[in-house]
Order: sequence, then structure tokens, then C-alpha cells
Amino acid sequence: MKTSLIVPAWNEEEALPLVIEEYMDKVDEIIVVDDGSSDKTYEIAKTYDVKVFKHETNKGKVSALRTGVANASGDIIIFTDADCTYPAEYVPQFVSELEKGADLVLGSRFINGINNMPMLNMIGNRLFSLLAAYISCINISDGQTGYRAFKKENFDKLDVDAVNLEYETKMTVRAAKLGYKIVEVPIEYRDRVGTSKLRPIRDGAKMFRGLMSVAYNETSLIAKTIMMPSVLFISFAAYFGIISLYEKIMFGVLEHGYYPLLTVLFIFIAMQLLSFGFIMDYLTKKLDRIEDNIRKS
Ligand SMILES: Nc1nc2c(ncn2[C@@H]2O[C@H](COP(=O)(O)OP(=O)(O)OP(=O)(O)O)[C@@H](O)[C@H]2O)c(=O)[nH]1
Ligand SMILES: [Mg+2]
Repeated sequence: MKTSLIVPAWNEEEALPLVIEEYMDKVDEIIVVDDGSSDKTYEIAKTYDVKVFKHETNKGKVSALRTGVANASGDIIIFTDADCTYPAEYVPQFVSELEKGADLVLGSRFINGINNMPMLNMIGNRLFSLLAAYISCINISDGQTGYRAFKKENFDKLDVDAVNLEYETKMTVRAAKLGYKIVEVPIEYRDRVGTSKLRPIRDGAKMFRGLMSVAYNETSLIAKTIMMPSVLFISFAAYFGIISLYEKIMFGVLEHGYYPLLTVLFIFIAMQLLSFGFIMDYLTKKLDRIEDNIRKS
């Protein structure tokens, strides 16, 4: 199968040449999309034997990825960043996993441990992965990774609504919700070359919103119905929790000694309902997917 590597690049004049040279003999075609850079990214890309596209203004990473896929001729699409963080050596493994039947291959930065990511990004990444794993009932260590591969024919299904770095997480959750087979390949994550484009708080907030919206939109009606009452129980928990705190702070002792117990109980019920709903959702989607595969074969 033919492989197309998509490299979205926004002001990456320092790192881009290294990325192109490293991947050159690992893939059949490299597509660089310059996302309205103000530095020499475009001119540098043009000096190589790769396809280069240019956005006149900065449109965001996702727009760059889409331009890349639209112009790719391969059957397999690989995404990587233009900052030299993702080593090219894993490409053959990605391809082999897809050939063995994976629908989405993720290069996981966390399976083998990582020590060169800033603390805040690290905590954010771990939290998002846990949350994504919880709502999609799958065990993934790195749902945010920018290094990933899939068959081009699946792109329409995987292409979620997003602008920047919330895209990857949403795509991973969508894939899980669709019952796709997701395989993680442990990778080494290197220090970035050039300056970071990530704004942890802003991008983190967007990622959280994205995750919630994809969780809502991709969950089946039956699962939503099961989970709906949890809102009620969370409200109860909040009510009793706030009163307990208030009494403790104002009077030092609790007038209603059993309120904290009720708080915990309601949180527990809400969690149970949510978990049950997510599992129901996972099972129905998985069965649909198995039926689909049987029909196709
Ligand atoms: N953030 C961002 N990245 C873009 C944009 N357009 C293209 N990119 C590219 O998308 C990739 C991801 O951006 P990075 O800055 O590496 O983000 P990150 O990997 O989450 O964080 P760091 O590697 O720590 O900087 C890079 O190759 C960027 O050049 C854009 O509008 N915003
Ligand atoms: Mg990066």
C-alpha cells in the first residue's frame, strides 16, 4: 500500500528540513502544508522533492491536515508534526498494524515513559487520556498524539469538527465510539526544535470542550437515556456537599452529620449510571461494527 505523510507546518523553518530528511525514505510521498507562516517555512519546503501547499493566512493545524489529505495519493495517511518530536523509524510498524487490520494507529509517547515534556502539558495529557479512555471505554495511553496513521478511505469518518490541537483527542474518541480497532505503538518523544505553538490553558480548555461535545454527539440515545438521571444525582450530591461544607466552616460541627455520606452516595450512583451508559454504548457500537465487518467479508 502507498503511504502519504502529511506535515502541517506553521513557522517551522528550523525543524522542517530535519523532518523531511528523516521521513524521506520511509514513506512514498511527503505533503507539507505551510499554514500561513511568516518565516521561510514555504521556501525551505520548496527546495525538497515533496508536495508543498500553502495557506495564505494561518488557518489552524486541522485545516492544514485536511489540505494535506485532500492532495494525498496514498492509501495510507500518516500525520506527524513539523517540529521533529516524532521519530520516523516507527512508520513501518504503523503500516504493518494497518495491514493487520487496525483502523487507527497511534504513536504513544507514554507507554515507555517520557521525561522531556513540560509538567503542565504532561498533567493535561494524562488527564485527557484518562477522560477519553473513560468515555470511550478503551484503554489508550495517549489519545492526543499527533503521530498517527489510518487508511485514507476512513478519513471522512475520522475527520472531526475542530480547529487546532483538540482535533486529535476528538478523533481518537470518535474512532473508539465507532468501534474502530485502535492500536498504540510505543514511540520515543524527542525535544522540540524551534518554538512551541501550544498554549496549554487555552488549548486545554478547547480540548475539554471538544471531548465533551464528541462524547455527547457520538453516544447512542439508549446510553444517553441511561446516563441522564446522573445529572439529578450530581445535583443532589452538590446540594448536600455544599450544605455540609457550609456547616463545617460556619459552625465547626455538622448539624446534619449524615449529609457527607449522602454526598458520597449520590456521587457513587451518578458514576455507576455514567459507567453503565458508556459500557452499553461501547457494546452496541462494537456489535454494529462486527456485523458491518461480517457483511463486508
Ligand atoms: N498550534 C498550531 N500548530 C500548527 C498550526 N498550523 C500548523 N501547525 C503545526 O502543527 C504541529 C503541532 O504544533 P506544536 O506547536 O508542535 O504543538 P504540540 O506538539 O502540541 O506542542 P509542542 O511540541 O510542545 O510545541 C506543528 O507541526 C505546527 O507547525 C496552528 O495554527 N497552530
Ligand atoms: Mg509538537
